[in-house]
Amino acid sequence: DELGVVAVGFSGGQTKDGVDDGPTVLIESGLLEQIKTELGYKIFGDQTVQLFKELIPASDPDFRGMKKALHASAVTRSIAAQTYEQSSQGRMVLTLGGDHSIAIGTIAGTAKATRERLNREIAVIWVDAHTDINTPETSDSGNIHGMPVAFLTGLAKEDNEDYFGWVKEDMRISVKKIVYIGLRSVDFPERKILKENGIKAFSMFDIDRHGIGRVMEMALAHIGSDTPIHLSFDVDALDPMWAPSTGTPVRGGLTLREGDYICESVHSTGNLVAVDLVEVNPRLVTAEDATANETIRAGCSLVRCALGETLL
Ligand code: DIR
Ligand code: MN
Ligand code: MN
Ligand code: MN
Repeated sequence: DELGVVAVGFSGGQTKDGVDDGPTVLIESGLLEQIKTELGYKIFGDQTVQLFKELIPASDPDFRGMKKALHASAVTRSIAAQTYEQSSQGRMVLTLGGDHSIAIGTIAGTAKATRERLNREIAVIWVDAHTDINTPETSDSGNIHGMPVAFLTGLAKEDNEDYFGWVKEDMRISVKKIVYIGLRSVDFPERKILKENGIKAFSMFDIDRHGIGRVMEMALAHIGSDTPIHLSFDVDALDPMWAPSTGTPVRGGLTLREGDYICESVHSTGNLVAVDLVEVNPRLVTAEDATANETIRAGCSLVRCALGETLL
């Protein structure tokens, strides 16, 4: 199988330094090597980590309350071109982040490529403690990593191409084709957005009630059995016990096995077209994660499961 890799060292969608080191530590720990030698993928794309310093504008004032939006828009636009290029070749795309704002690019690119290549609309499985569906107007923080789903669904729109106006209709996804898993920190305006748009969401409550097996059955049933799937996995969906080195940890999350199970289930549909792994921040080291090693190991495990390693 062929895999297009995009390694994105971008942290501008939130305020904590270090998440731009995420792809470097994942790759240094041997992830791509394992994918090649143990999983047998042929890897394409630029495997050096992109830092996008050349896209930093001279000045980047708040815009509609968004912080550093010019830079984030330019970076995600470049990422979209790259995932589009890989996905257009019929390759599975793996993006290593970086904060979750980069999903504006990863999903825009695969959505467009899949429309053109298969004439199909993609579904997105968004695994996260958070919904990341604030519009610039509902966001309290102004951090763009809390907004990607709003831009991708058209709930947030902007005409100016320098501020995500480059996200056109053929790059968008339907609110009917998103499924959230692992939620436990949803802002009040975001709850309203979920309700008003009938967005499918499985919180930690649902996982406790039904078990992860049944939740995945329901999630995949909602999507339909013949729909290309983009899996966007925020490592903070895992409990901080498994993934403490991340910018906004929230207790009461998924076990590593539940996270791996989600990835395995999605892989086993045969419909996976792209995977993002984001928000690994090796500089946020806690006592539980003395060298950030546990979080990196967890991230590698999730990716390998999504690529089929553990299925017999
Ligand atoms: C909060 C926190 N909802 C915000 N979001 C995220 O800033 O919009 N934390 N994504 O990881
Ligand atoms: Mn997220
Ligand atoms: Mn999150
Ligand atoms: Mn397989």
